[in-house]
Amino acid sequence: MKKFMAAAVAGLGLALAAASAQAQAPQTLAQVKSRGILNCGSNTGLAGFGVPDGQGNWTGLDVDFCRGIAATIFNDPTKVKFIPLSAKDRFTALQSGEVDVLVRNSTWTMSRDTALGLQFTGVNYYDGQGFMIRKKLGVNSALQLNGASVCTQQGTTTELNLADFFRANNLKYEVVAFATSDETVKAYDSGRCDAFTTDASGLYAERLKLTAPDDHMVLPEIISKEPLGPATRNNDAQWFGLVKWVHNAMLNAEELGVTKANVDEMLKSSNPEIKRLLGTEGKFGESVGLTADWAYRIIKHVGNYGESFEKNVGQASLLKIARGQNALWTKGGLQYAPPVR
Ligand SMILES: N[C@@H](CCC(=O)N[C@@H](CS)C(=O)NCC(=O)O)C(=O)O
Repeated sequence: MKKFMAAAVAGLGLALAAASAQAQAPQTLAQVKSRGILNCGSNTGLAGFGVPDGQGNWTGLDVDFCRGIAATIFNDPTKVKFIPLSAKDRFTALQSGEVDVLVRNSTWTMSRDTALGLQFTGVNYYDGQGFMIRKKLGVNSALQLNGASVCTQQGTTTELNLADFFRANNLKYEVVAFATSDETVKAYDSGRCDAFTTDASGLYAERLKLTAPDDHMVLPEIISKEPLGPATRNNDAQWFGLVKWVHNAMLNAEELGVTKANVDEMLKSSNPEIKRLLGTEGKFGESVGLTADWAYRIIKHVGNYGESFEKNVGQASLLKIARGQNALWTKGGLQYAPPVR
């Protein structure tokens, strides 16, 4: 009898393991492949990160990331459908399967990473929250904003940090919150609020939309940590790994000096790290359902992280943001990718 019980318990254990393996069964990559296109959850329009032009051509750091995913799967960076999502709707769209991946200046926080059935795959932009004001307001620190009205967007960490900052510093404020960034910026531009707050990168981007950008200034305080990154559902380890390694490939390529322009030449490199990255040695892509040249495809079509950064938000863009914390760890920044090994 005891033996029978033990066998039954062991059997149950196996069944549970099989059920959970089934729940964990990779399916996103298979779905994306059979659909022939990646559904990428994007911003509705944030310069430098994700924005469509009049012809529907999307550009930005987050957009490049999705193009990198499409490049590694299809060897074609154009196989992406960008689905614009407001701050409020973005996580539901990922949970429901409307998008395969969310790459939309979203801050990696504990609750988003643990309580929503989602997980963040990395940080493609280290940011922090700041304030913009009219120069004529005559203040030069956020600590002088007692009694100010502040325009911000609903469904963001911005809203929460704003409350923390004013409470922690015993300052009064009036929050004026909107569902979309357009409404928020328009309200600030028309004088409905004394200040506008969002991620510092967003301040650079949204400033371009103001009637007279030079009449405004950004205050020196950065009041939060905003690690922005891609997220996937947490029921597909293969897909999670694939998305995570797109970022790591772009960072490792930059670190190893592999660029869009020289990647073909680099196929002949005898450097073992470059060989493993580009798949001339080993088959590292296989474990996430990809080919040996998985990283070559990303660099060939999209470029390395530094190239994407400079083009979209850096010196070659309108935003002119310095690398700062987003420099590679070898250059004093925080961007660090585990090795291909
Ligand atoms: N990083 C913050 C803020 C992200 C956010 O949604 N920022 C606004 C202001 S820059 C935005 O991108 N809005 C565009 C939109 O709603 O389409 C978060 O994850 O909550």
